[in-house]
Amino acid sequence: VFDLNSDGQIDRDEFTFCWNHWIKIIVRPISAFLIVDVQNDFISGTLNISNCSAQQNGLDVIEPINKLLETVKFDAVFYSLDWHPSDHVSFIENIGEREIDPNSPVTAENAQTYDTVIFSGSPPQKQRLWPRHCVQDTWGSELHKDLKVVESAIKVYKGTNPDVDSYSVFWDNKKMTDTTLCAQLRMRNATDIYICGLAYDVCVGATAVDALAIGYRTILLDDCSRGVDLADIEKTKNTVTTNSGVIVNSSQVKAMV
Ligand code: VGL
Ligand code: ZN
Repeated sequence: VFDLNSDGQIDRDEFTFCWNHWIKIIVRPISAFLIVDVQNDFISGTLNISNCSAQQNGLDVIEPINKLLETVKFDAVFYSLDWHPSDHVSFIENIGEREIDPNSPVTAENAQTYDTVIFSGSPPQKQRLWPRHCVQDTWGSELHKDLKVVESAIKVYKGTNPDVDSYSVFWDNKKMTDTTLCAQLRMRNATDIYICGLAYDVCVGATAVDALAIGYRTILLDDCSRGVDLADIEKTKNTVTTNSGVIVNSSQVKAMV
C-alpha cells in the first residue's frame, strides 16, 4: 500500500500521514458514550413522554444504560441536560410573549401542545411547542436519581438561550452556537460515539445526525432510547442508517469498544 523510497523503506512522512489520518481511527478507536437528557421531566414530570403518542416509558432506559456503564470501558462519558430558562421560546405557556408570523398555521389563541408555530423574524422561526420543562435548577431538570453518574462524567447543557431551541447536543436548532461537546470530543480525539437516551425522535435523533455530519462513527443504542412518536422514531432510524450510522442493542456494545 505504501510507496517505498529509494532505500526500499516506507516513506516516513507518508506513514505519519496515514497513521494520523486513518490507521489510528481503525486500529485504536476512542469511544465516547453520550447519554441524552435522562431527566425527571421527560420521565415523570411535565413532559412525561409516556403521555405522548408512542406511549413509551422513559424509565426503561435507565437499567440498560447503568449496565453499560458498569460493564463497558468507554474513554469518555457525557450526560446532556436540556437546561431552559423559564422564558424559553419552546414553552407553550410563553406563546403570548413573542410576535407570531402571519403565515403561522396556529395562533396564540388556538395553539395546542406539540403544534408547530412560526414566530416572526428574519427568517421566520418554526418552533414546536412543548409544555414548560427542564427549567434550570429545578427538580424537573435533574438527572433521574436512579441513573448512574460515573466519576469522570462530563455534563453538557443545552437550550439555555431563551430565544432558540436546541435538540442536538452539538448545536442549537439554528446552528448559531455549539455546546462544549464539540471541543470536548476533539480534545480527546474521539472517533466513535455511542448515543442513547430521551427522546429518541427529538434530541437523540438530532444529535446522531449531527455526529454523522461531523464524521464520527455513530452508534445508536436502540434499547437505551425511548421517544415521543412511533412514526418519527422510524424516520430517525432510517435517517441514521442511510447516513451510515449503525443501530444496535446494548448487548452488542461490549464487543465493539
Ligand atoms: C426534548 C422536547 C423538548 C428532548 C427536549 O430532550 O428530546 N424534547 N426539549
Ligand atoms: Zn426542551
